[in-house]
Amino acid sequence: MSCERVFIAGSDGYLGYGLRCYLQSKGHAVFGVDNLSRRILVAEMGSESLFPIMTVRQRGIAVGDIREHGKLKSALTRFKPTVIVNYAQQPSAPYSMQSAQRAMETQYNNIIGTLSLIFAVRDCCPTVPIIELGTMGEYSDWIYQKFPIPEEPQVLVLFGEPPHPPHVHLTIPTPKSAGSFYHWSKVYSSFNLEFGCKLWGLSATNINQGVVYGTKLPDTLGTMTRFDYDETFGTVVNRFVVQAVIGAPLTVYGEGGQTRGFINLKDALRAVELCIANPPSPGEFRIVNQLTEVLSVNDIATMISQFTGAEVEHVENPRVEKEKHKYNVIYQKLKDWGLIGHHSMVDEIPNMVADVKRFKTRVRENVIQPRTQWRATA
Ligand code: NAD
Ligand code: USQ
Repeated sequence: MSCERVFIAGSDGYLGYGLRCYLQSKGHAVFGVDNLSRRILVAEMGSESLFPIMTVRQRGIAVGDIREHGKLKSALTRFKPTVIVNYAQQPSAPYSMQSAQRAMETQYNNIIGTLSLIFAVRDCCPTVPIIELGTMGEYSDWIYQKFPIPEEPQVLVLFGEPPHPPHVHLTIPTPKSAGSFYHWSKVYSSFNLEFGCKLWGLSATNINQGVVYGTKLPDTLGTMTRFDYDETFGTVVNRFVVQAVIGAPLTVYGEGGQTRGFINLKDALRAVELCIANPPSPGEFRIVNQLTEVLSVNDIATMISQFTGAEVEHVENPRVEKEKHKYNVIYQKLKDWGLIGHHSMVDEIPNMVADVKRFKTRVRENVIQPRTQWRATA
């Protein structure tokens, strides 16, 4: 791959910091900007990264918010990127469900941030491809029960008014429906980006990323990214590993048949590298489904319990979601470009347990239990 100039928005986060180090190690020039909201919000939850992380200054990240449109345009004009990766969003579904304020904050940040970026690219560098981190959760388990989640922005449907049999072929935007106000913010961001491509000929890869897990960046980088396990910002595998290490039961929400696409942190970084190496054509809005394994919450709990001896506890599900459903998804593009899921979850769990054990004394047990309710409470 030729040397790129990569502008990373959200470069202080779990994935963004990892990508920055990874691409720099491969000889690319990287400019990273972040508004530090992840550090601030995790602290507001009474938690902090399990692994100590460097200060912003040590990491060499420019502090800035991509919603500050003028400053974003200046940064793009100065740096002259050849590709832009946007991670700069509030990523927690529970956070977005905690109050009206937090739902509004999430949607304002995520939708307006992406909109600011789309206009800035139009005005400053319209031929530069944008890689936007979307999520598999834009495709609800409520819709995709009888056919697979596609890897295309549009689908052909056969349409007709009952009682007549379907008879009209229509190409429509791929139907989406999300399960939290956070996930809806991703749907709206994706549609805005698609519209920007259609209108102004921008080119974009919208990565629908599954749940990322893992503690490790590639060993050669010699650094660690943040790692959260609290009920708001921790994702399921990372949380279960911490629970197992401290001898707490694994908190399976409800029946545990909730099934998702998963990808290891190292594969997630490699996948973005592959998207950089395979840019879309001018005006193209491309969808890439980014996962390497499909597992249920029960599968994961069993795997971790078998390795650590941890107890599994089915707690009342604080979310509104299907607890048993089909999950059939097409994820071919990354395979075609050479992503082989080298890091399967079962192989990675011993490494995660070992890493978490080194920092066991930093675990704050009071931030683990689920508190955020999707249902209205009196
Ligand atoms: P993260 O919170 O660690 O990273 C996001 C970074 O962006 C944070 O450092 C935050 O401070 C920064 N940020 C937020 N809003 C900003 C703004 N307006 N301007 C500048 N910086 C801003 O989250 P993550 O887990 O690394 O996720 C990164 C992206 O990937 C998100 O878009 C998320 O929706 C998506 N994603 C994550 C996962 C996962 O499992 N971690 C899965 C699918 C999709
Ligand atoms: N879950 C449990 N126990 C827990 C935590 C979660 O059973 O202690 C269950 C949840 O109910 C859910 C599943 O595990 O069914 C996944 O939950 P999660 O918190 O790991 O992931 P989610 O809320 O979906 O969000 C995460 C990231 C988000 C990203 C999304 C990808 O935080 O940024 O968009 O994964 S996806 O799930 O494909 O939409």
